Amino acid sequence: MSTNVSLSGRLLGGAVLTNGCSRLRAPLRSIVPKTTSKVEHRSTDVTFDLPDYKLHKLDSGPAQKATLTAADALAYYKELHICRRIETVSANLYKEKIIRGFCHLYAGQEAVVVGIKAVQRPQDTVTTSYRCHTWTYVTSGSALGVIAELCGRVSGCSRGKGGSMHMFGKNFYGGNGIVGAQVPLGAGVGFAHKYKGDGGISFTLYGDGAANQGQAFEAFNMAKLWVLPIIFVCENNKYGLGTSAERSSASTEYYKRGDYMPGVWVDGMDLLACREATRFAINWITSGKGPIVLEMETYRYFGHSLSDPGTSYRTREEVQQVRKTKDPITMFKKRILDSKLVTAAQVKEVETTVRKYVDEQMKKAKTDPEAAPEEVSADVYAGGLVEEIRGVRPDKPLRHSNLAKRN
Ligand SMILES: Cc1ncc(C[n+]2csc(CCOP(=O)(O)OP(=O)(O)O)c2C)c(N)n1
Ligand SMILES: [Mg+2]
Repeated sequence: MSTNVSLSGRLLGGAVLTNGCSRLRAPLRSIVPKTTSKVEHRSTDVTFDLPDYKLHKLDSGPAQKATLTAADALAYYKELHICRRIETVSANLYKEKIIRGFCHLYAGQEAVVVGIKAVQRPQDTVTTSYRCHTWTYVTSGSALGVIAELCGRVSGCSRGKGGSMHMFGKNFYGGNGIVGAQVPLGAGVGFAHKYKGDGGISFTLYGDGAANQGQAFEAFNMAKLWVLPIIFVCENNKYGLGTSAERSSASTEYYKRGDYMPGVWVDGMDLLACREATRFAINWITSGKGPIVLEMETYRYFGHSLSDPGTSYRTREEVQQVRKTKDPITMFKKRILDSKLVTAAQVKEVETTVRKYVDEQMKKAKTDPEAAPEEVSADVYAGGLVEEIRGVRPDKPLRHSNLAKRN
């Protein structure tokens, strides 16, 4: 028993978001509109059985059971939906040619981001690939920051200058376009945590394709050698561009790829399994045992980017089958409804509220202005580090300023 009706009511209204096992971030408190219905859900927690993990160099793994409060259930459900809706809206804006260039969508993989975020601490950091929209949202709490960035507008998190692949925020080190390059970057951030003694963990995410890169193994080596606080998360979504994991990888057991580092395979379509595996990894690191690999097996619904129909290297039936049987949002919804943790009316209300919220953010993103041309030399460095930066001509430096909001 941990959730009482009045606390849950406040949670739904968006006030307090901490319970024994998870701390959710500010956006649910302030930005996402409040839900209004009378609180009717169960006042007790429900415990769920989780899918098995596979372990590498570990005697025991993450919890096989997860307890969920009604308030957390609705909060997670809301986050899952916002993440999905941001990508749906982005796909539409791309079709309308309002979003141009690359646009890599995360739909299908939401359990990973929401599951990890549920147990991250404020001092933790995240570094990921170009498939970064939802990570930007969960770390910043602003759907507008993401959608406006995609539209090239000044209200974007990089003031419209970065686009789909170059999103950043507080404790969020991108948004990196070069496959695998984020792995050593995340290792460097892990080194900084240790050097500064701030207690943070660097969550370093990469794909099944990136997992084959030499620089990943160099980063693993240093992380293990120097006992750096890093959770390497391989998001195995089964494909790297147009190539399946089986075709590109001599071993698809990505959780074992750290060799001397322990690893856990996790059902990445199961939010609670992702949450418990992350909790396990955090405890592993904070007890001084060094870095760890989590392979989260998941699936991407759209093509590699929106210019890829995504059906020449896999069948439409395969995608439909995953959507039908393994969708992370549908599975989570079924779990919280079947257990009577929440009511159908509450779930419906979350869905309606989220749709309205994201659609409003999209409308704003479409009408906001673009950044002025002078801004080309702004925000190259953070924190007012320099006043001038070199332009095309070394004798004519450009003025440097910091304009981007960093929440
Ligand atoms: C160094 C480098 N090589 C190739 C590319 C082209 N490229 C972009 S994404 C991609 C596939 C990466 O797949 P994966 O790591 O599984 O990530 P996912 O796209 O599935 O999230 C490739 C080969 C690149 N951007 N950088
Ligand atoms: Mg992949």
